[in-house]
Order: sequence, then C-alpha cells, then structure tokens
Amino acid sequence: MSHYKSNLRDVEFNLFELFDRDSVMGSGPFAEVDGETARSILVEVERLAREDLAASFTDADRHPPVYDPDAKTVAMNPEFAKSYQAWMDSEWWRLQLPEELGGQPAPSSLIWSLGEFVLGANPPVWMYGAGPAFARIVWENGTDRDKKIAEHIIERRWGTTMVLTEPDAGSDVGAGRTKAFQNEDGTWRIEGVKRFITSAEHDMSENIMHLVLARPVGIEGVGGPGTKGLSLFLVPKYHFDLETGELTGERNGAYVTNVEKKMGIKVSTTCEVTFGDGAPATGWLLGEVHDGINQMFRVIENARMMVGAKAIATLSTGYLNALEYAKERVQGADLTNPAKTAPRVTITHHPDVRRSLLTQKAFAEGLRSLMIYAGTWQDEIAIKKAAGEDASLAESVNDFLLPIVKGYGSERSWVLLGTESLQTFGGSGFLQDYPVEQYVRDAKIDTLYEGTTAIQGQDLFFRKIVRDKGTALGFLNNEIEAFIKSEAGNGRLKVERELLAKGLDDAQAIVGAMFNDLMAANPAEETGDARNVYKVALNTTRLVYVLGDLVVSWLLLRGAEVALAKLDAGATGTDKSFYEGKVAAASFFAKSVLPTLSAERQIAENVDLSVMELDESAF
Ligand code: ST9
Ligand code: FAD
Repeated sequence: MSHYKSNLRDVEFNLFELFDRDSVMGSGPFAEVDGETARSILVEVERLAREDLAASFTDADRHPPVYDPDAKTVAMNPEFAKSYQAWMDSEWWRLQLPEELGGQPAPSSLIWSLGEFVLGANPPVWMYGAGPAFARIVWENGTDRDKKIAEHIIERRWGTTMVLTEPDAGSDVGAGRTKAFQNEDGTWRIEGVKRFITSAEHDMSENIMHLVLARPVGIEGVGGPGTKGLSLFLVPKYHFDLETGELTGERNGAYVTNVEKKMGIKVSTTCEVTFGDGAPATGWLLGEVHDGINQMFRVIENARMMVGAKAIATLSTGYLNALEYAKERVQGADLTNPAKTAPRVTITHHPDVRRSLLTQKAFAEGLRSLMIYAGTWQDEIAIKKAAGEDASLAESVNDFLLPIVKGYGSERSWVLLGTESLQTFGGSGFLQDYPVEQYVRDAKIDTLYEGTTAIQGQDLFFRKIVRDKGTALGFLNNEIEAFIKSEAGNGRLKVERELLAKGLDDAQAIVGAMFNDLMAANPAEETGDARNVYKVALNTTRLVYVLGDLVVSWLLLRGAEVALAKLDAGATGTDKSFYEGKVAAASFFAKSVLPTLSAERQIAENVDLSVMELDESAF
C-alpha cells in the first residue's frame, strides 16, 4: 500500500471553488489547458504519484545512492530510478514549458497543485526531473547557442543542477571564490570547489548540465566582489556536439568528489563538485552577459516555491496518515466515563488527539491554500505579460508571498510533522513501520536549503516590504480588511472575522515597530544609531511566522465562506462532511492561532539591544 495519502478533493476545492481557476484556464496563455483538462490531469498525476512515484519512497531511503570515489560516479537505487522514469515518461513536466520548447503551458496554480502530489509522494523525483524547467531558464536568458543547449536538455532528458554554495559561501553566496577564465575561443574555464550540490551525480541521464555561479577573472568591469560580481556558466558533465547534442565521449573536468551522508532525503544526492582539478572544466557564459545572480534568482524563485510546496505536501500526507491511524487505534476510555470497566475507545475520542488532528488539518489545508494562492499570482503575471499589460502588482505580491510559502511553510510543516503527526502514533510513530519518521527526517531540510528561514525573514522585510515600498503588503492588508468588513459567512464567521481584525492590527503594529527601528538606525536621522538595525533583525523571523499565520487564517476563512455557501445550498454526503471540515478548521485556526499574535506583538515592540550587548562568553 502506498505511503502517500493525497488530498485531491481539497486541491480541487482550492483551484476551482476558492480561487475560481476555471476563469483563467482555457484562455489567454493557457488556451490549451481548460478546466476540464486540468481536472483530468490532476486525477492522472495523483494516481501516478500515489502508485508509481511513491513506490520507491521507502526503499530509496533504506538503500540510498552509492558513491564510488575512484570512478567519481554514483549508482542510484534502481527502484527509485523506475519512479523517476515513470515521471519523465509521463511528460507532465511539459506543462511547465512554453510551446516553443515543446510545452503545453499551464497555469502555475495547476503546476503547484499537481506538484504537491509528486512532492508528497517522492520529492527527489521532482528535483531530478527539473531538467526541462531549468532548460526554460537557459532558453529565456540565452543566446541562440544556449537555446540549442536548452533544447538538448529537454529532448535528451539531461539532468541539471544549480551550483552556488561553497564551503565558505552558504547564505553569503557573494563570498564565493570559484573563478572563471575566458578561453581564446570564447568559452570559459571554471576553477573551484562547490559543495552541497543537489543531483550533481547520478546514473539516470546521459549528461548533466551544471548552472554554475563563478567570478570572472581578468575582464574589465566584471568579476567584482559580492554577488554582483558573479556570472552564470553552463558547464556540462560530458562534452557534446552543440548542434546535435550527441555526446562526444569526452569527459569535462567537472567531477563529483564527495557525496554527503545525510539525516533525510537520502536518495537526493548532495555533492561536492570540483571544477578543473586535473582536466579543465569548460563552460559557456549564459546569454553572453555578466548577470549571474539575477539569472540564478530566476531558478531560485522557482526552487523556493518548490521547497515550500514539498514541505506542505509532506505535512498533508503526514496528517492523513496520522488521521487514519487515530481512527483505528483503540486506547483508553472516554474522559466522561471514569469506570475501570469503561469500554475502550479509539484515540479520536480524546480531546487532546482531536486538538492535534485539527491543528494538523488546519495547517495542512491552510498552507495548501497559501501555496495555490501564490500560484494564482504567478498565473496573473503570465496572463498580464501575454496581454502586454503591466504585471508589476502581481510580481510584487508573488515576490512577497515567496518567503512566506518557503519560510513559514517549511517551518510549520517540519515542526508539526514531529510534534503532532508523529506524536499521534505514540511510540509507533518512532518506528520505521510507518512513513512519518521518514517524513520528519526528509522535511527538515526544507527550512535550510534555498535560503534558511533567517534569510527568508530578511528577504521578506528588507526586500519584499521596505524595498517594495509596502506595495504588496498594502495590497494584502486592504484585501484582508475588506474581508473583515464584509458579511462573509452571513454572521456565522463573525467571531472569526473579529479575531482576524485583531490579528491584522497586531501584525500592522509589528511591521510598524520594525519600520521605526529601521528609521532609528538611519545615521542621517538626528538620533540615528546604526545598532537599531539589530532590533529589526531580531524580529524578521518572527515576521515570517506572524504574516504566515495572518495570511493563512484569512485564506482559511475565505474557504470557510465558500464552504458555508455550499452547505446552505444543500451539500450532502461526503461533500457535506468536507465543507463542515473546512469551516471547522478555519474557525479552529482563527481561535487557537490568531490570539498568539498579540504576544508576538508585545515581544516585537519590546525588543531591545540586550541580546546583542551580551558578551559571547555569557552564552
Ligand atoms: C539550494 C538548492 O539550496 C536546494 C534544492 C535544489 C533542488 C533543485 C531542483 C529543483 C529546482 C527547480 C528549479 C527549476 C528552475 C526553473 C523553473 C522555471 C519555470 N528575488 O540583497 P542583495 C538578487 S541552492 C530575486 O544585495 P547579497 C538580485 O539580482 C542554494 N532576486 O544580496 C539582487 O540584485 P538587486 C540556495 C533576488 O547581499 C542581487 O541578488 N542558496 C532576491 O549580495 C543581490 O541582492 C540561497 O538561496 C530575491 N528574493 O546576497 C542563498 N534576493 O538588488 C541564500 C536577491 O539589484 N542567501 N536577489 O535586484 C540569500 O538569498 C542572500 O540573501 C543573498 C545575499 C545571497 C541574496
Ligand atoms: P550558513 O550560511 O553557514 O548558516 C549557518 C546558520 O547561520 C544558519 O542558521 C543561518 O540561518 C545563519 N545565518 C547565516 N548568515 C546569516 C545572516 N546574514 N543573518 C542571519 N542568520 C544567518 N546549494 C547549492 O548551491 N545547490 C544545491 O543544489 C544545494 N543543495 C543542497 C542540498 C542539501 C541537502 C543541503 C544541506 C544544502 C544544499 N545547498 C545547495 C546549500 C544550501 O543552500 C545551504 O546549506 C544554505 O543556503 C545555508 O548555507 P550554509 O549551510 O553554509 O549555512
């Protein structure tokens, strides 16, 4: 039986009932994918994920890839390779590609919805299978030569990697020391050691194309310090004929010199890659422009969304596994029946288990709404661009939501998987008999890679709020305010809307306090003290949580409004239960999570410099 438990019904609810994706599907840039097609794609991908992709999930954890240090190659788990092939053969990845690259463009809201199934069933399948999506970035940013390379990546199903991190350059990508020297024929020679590179070696594709950030040497005006001095190079594992893509049989000097042993997600190879040790590592400058960090962020933005989606997908299957167990596990008597001979009940009768299950349900479904909501803004960007209209608001809102999907999504999911989903199983949760212990291990990485939560917090405040001049924040603030003032729920969500109003007020106060501290750090101000920026940064991670809680609660309540209308219209059977569950989860979240924002506000407003003034020896 599959470890993976999906929630197709809730995905469809979000897409078609809450976010009305029927109105954008089948027209504009998504002419080829109408609502009906989308529904059948979801059914098919859900089946594929639950059966073929999930099939190797456990085996691949127990028998991870084997690295041969002499040959510098990796032998993959054969069962996993079958799952990977099943995904590639399905060709659903073409939905992410433009028509010019053989794609059938679909809205991002649909991509992330079906992505949830793949990422919940076996996340590394999506990662190893990201070649075509990477190729899109190469194609969009490339010269004619690069466009050809992009086509080879897709047609020949090459693997791809994103290569930023070095031993001394993790969060601080700009500290990277890998160098690039231009050859006489215009190609480049890369020299340096990168680490933690995902998918950099495996035996599932004939070639691997590395997208490498390196610092050009000896060229006037480029290659300066920091991220802006980095350029992006396409560096293959094997040399190939540029016209046909046919491998020449010659190895390029980009070798995997170590594969890490990890806590989880073991089938995803995490590699040290040495460029130019022994043989030269030759590559091309993407687009023949020195704009590496900007180009790489096109990949990173997508990958951050992917990491959030992975975490959220895992929480959902963790919850549904816990729910199934809880419905069957008999333990203890009902609290209202203290008699020693009282009949034993399933643990779903215990208040604390119900609290835990509803917490899991509310977060899993709320985070799904958050992910798909972000997807709807990506839809909007594509629609506006296709129509030649201004997409800047949609871009701002999407940019704002990304660190929340990634940072908040991963933190909440990984913690809840441990404290609630695994806990529901009691001691059995700690065993490898159930998938949850692997979920916990596999999901921990989501708070780390693609920028740690600390980095997401800084990105959210400094870039997505301050630099954005509050455009996206202001827009969402108005949307939430309008919902609060509306008659949503016809009186039945009144208490919840009041709680949301208080939550919004608290969140506004936190952002306000952070702005004040930022102003007070400005040396141009009379009382400016640069150290006040520490106070801001003491609150940035908090802000990720607070805005995450706020937006998720708002989206859950919007879902409850839709569900109430369906109940009023006479929903019956499983639909009735489903809609009742939506209302209950939204109400539970509003009542049990939103009040905590007042405490966060107090902490944020009272933050001081004592943490920074404490001598390191006192820690
Ligand atoms: C990693 C991989 O961890 C893990 C899993 C991989 C699985 C791979 C496979 C699946 C992926 C699928 C992908 C498919 C691809 C494509 C699909 C297409 C459909 N937004 O603030 P500044 C840029 S990989 C946009 O001064 P610092 C911007 O150009 C390792 N751009 O930064 C900016 O210039 P300007 C991940 C942004 O102080 C420039 O950077 N590692 C954003 O120099 C400089 O900005 C990390 O994530 C943004 N949010 O450097 C590193 N931010 O301002 C984490 C910056 O003029 N560290 N730019 O616009 C950071 O993010 C740091 O904050 C830093 C700081 C490095 C940016
Ligand atoms: P550090 O940057 O040293 O951070 C250590 C701690 O300090 C963290 O808690 C961090 O939040 C905090 N910190 C650091 N700087 C700051 C700051 N300025 N403000 C506040 N706090 C800060 N990289 C790639 O390029 N390609 C890949 O494919 C890839 N895949 C990966 C796969 C795995 C399994 C792992 C573990 C990593 C992968 N990475 C990859 C690297 C990953 O992106 C980095 O590990 C991550 O960005 C953090 O860098 P670091 O590990 O050096 O930690």
